[in-house]
Amino acid sequence: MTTPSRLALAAALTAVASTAFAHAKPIKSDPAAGGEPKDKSNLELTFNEEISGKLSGAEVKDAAGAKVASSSMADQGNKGLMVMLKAPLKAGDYKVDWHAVSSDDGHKTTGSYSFTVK
Ligand SMILES: [Cu+2]
Repeated sequence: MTTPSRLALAAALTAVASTAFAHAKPIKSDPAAGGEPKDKSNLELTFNEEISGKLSGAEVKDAAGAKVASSSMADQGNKGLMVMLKAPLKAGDYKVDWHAVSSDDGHKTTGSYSFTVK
């Protein structure tokens, strides 16, 4: 690959990265980041735009980093992602790693937040 084409590729990648943040991202979650869930069996994320239920999801990990068994599905007219835990969460700190694919343009976004069960 010649130097000019490398520069063109780098420019293209930068363009993709700079537009991606404008797409599906959570506008709220239950529990909120740093919050405490009322419902210890279901978590909910609400996005700013419609997401693909098949391609979006979340991983829940405990304080030791172990994955907590769960499944997820889109709700709220595809603007929400419900994460259903196989068993109610026990006391402790948890981290949610979410990923979402915009229904509109197929762009993928990811993020994470933590909460505590008392
Ligand atoms: Cu996009």
